Amino acid sequence: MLLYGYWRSLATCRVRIALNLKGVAFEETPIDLIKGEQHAASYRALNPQAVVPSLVVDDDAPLFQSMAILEYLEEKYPQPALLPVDPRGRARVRGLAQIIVSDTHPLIVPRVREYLEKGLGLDEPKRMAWIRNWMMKGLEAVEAQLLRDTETVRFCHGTAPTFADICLFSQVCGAQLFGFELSSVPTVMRVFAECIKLEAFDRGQPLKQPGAPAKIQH
Ligand SMILES: N[C@@H](CCC(=O)N[C@@H](CS)C(=O)NCC(=O)O)C(=O)O
Repeated sequence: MLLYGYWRSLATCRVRIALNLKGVAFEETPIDLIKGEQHAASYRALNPQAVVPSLVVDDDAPLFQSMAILEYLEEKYPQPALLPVDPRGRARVRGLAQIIVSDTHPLIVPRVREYLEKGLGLDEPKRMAWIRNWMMKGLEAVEAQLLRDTETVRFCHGTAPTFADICLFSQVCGAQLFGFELSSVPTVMRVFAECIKLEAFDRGQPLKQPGAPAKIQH
């Protein structure tokens, strides 16, 4: 399989970790989002939305949207399962994942930040305030949900990682890349610490990808 991604991309991070957890071999081709390579005609031909990730399987048209790719991998490679077996549990895991992928991450992606800067003329401190606000609101919503529910154990849902952990992990990595203080979400950080103990998560994190800086620069 061929994954088009970028070291810093949180959506790519989700797919990378799912592939690692499932033990599926893949190669990654970087699309430099800072240089704007996602807008090149050659990449748009693969992904008309001009975003990463895209996953090419069997030389077919690329799969797109990280959660659709996770669902595909879950169906194609059922073990280890990344969703619970019971419908309620599956709904809870997908709900936790969606707090991140539907209501948090889309507000801070490069094209939104670029519009804040070039479209609305917001200066850097205001743009950072925007990012911090939405990032923390999302993580705090996950925190409250995890704290409330008895299904939260070692991971977001029980004792094995699920889609919810993958999404939580990616968003915490993003918050750390921006240098945000995360003491207000201790349960999220406890789950993050459990995730990173697993090689599949550790190997998939942004700072371990080719092209990433040796350490976080703010
Ligand atoms: N909902 C999409 C998000 C895709 C997305 O926005 N990816 C970002 C990187 S994490 C991107 O390629 N952004 C390019 C841009 O905003 O110009 C998914 O989960 O795959």
